[in-house]
Amino acid sequence: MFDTITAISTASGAGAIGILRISGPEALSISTKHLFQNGNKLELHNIKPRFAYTCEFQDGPRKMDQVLFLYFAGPNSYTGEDLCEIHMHGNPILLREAIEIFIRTGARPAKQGEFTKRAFLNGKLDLSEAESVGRLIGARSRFELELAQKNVFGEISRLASNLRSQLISLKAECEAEIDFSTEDLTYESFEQRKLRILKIIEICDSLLKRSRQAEILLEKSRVVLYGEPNTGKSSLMNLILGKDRSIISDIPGTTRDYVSEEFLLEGVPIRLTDTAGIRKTSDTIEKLGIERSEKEFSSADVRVFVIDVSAKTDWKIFGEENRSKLEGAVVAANKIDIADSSWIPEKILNLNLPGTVICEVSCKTKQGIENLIQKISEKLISLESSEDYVILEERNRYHFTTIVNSLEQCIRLMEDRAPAEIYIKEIDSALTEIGEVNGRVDTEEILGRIFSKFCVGK
Ligand SMILES: Nc1nc2c(ncn2[C@@H]2O[C@H](COP(=O)(O)OP(=O)(O)OP(=O)(O)O)[C@@H](O)[C@H]2O)c(=O)[nH]1
Ligand SMILES: [Mg+2]
Repeated sequence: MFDTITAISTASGAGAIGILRISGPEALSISTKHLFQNGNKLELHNIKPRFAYTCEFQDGPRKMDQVLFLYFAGPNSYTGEDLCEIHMHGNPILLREAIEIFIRTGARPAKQGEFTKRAFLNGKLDLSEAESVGRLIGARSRFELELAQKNVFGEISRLASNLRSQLISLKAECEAEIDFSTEDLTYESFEQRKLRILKIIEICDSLLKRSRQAEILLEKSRVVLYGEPNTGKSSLMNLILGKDRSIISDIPGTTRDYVSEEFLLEGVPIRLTDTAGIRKTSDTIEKLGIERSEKEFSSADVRVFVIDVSAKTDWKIFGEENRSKLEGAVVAANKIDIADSSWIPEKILNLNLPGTVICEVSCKTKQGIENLIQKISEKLISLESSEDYVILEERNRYHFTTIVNSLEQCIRLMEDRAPAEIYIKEIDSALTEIGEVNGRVDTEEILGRIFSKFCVGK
């Protein structure tokens, strides 16, 4: 039997509304002790589940707030047990006081993720779904949010159940062979069985691969501004960031080392880097800075090549010298406000650089900046928006990897003509692992680790 837990479920800080939750056998009796309507205590037996009651929240005779009260009778609640929600005004001091009152009346402060843990223990969610609730709440980008949403709605759980039934039927075939091997039964051929196992391995492998790719993309994407001295890289850096981060001057070679700043570009977390202008120099410090800048640029996720179109330049020669760096980059054609009379975007477009996008901009007049940001974020999204990505929490990555290992071992044993009694053990261990994906985990230690990543109140 669980005890009764309580916590503030909304984010910390002031807000229009703040929600307290209280869950467990005493949830209703504890909360109603403090709820009044027109001076009369809210009567337990009069309360209908899933009705919204406006009432006064009181500490004894002291009126504290006008609140909205909701009661969800177990098992039809988030946690699967009796759960009450009190929607108060979102003042953090008021909410804290209300929690203290509940604690005084018999509830216990909830631990991190304890509401969701109870939901899992009461069979309301499986473990993969419960974990993805944590991921959904903490998602730092739209990309991560979309991946978490897939899992909240059971993507991993469905896949695991499907694999589980495949493994069970495979096991049944093998058992039949063990039980009736002396009789003259027809079994699926050795090769067919192998193919079935290989198919399962392939599904797990592809899942692991898709999740590795997603992991890489969940890291902050790196956008790097690159180009010759004085082209306006630092000016662009400051404009995109909306603050003065880099020093700007008309002296070529102002930025001597790269400068980075993390922020959200149209909802995607990125690290934007301004680099040292590239030129031949005998200054050893500047040389070092240029080397570091080259490295940053070559490993960037999105490369922005800044050019100065006010300078008289033979763009054909420029294109030949910089072809590999221009390919696939966003070219920011800067200083369009004072462009050289011979400049036209075709000078770059005609170089036929695959995947290269050109944006005419002016850091002085801000012309084209919005469009440039748009083009950068399109590049980021094209990196990110493949339907196929999936998030596997570390725990599930481990389970799927172990399944692959067991099934590969199973095939090796089959090829060595081991009897079914022997290789069936590998199928068994794969079955145990797949069971754990959806949550046949009951050791407190593992559950504690999973739910401690949550916030209190969820
Ligand atoms: N007219 C005009 N001037 C600009 C524009 N963008 C930058 N500048 C000027 O060009 C000069 C160089 O700008 P920076 O942003 O420092 O150039 P940078 O590429 O960072 O230069 P380094 O750090 O030396 O590599 C400054 O005097 C800026 O005011 C623009 O769009 N139009
Ligand atoms: Mg600079």
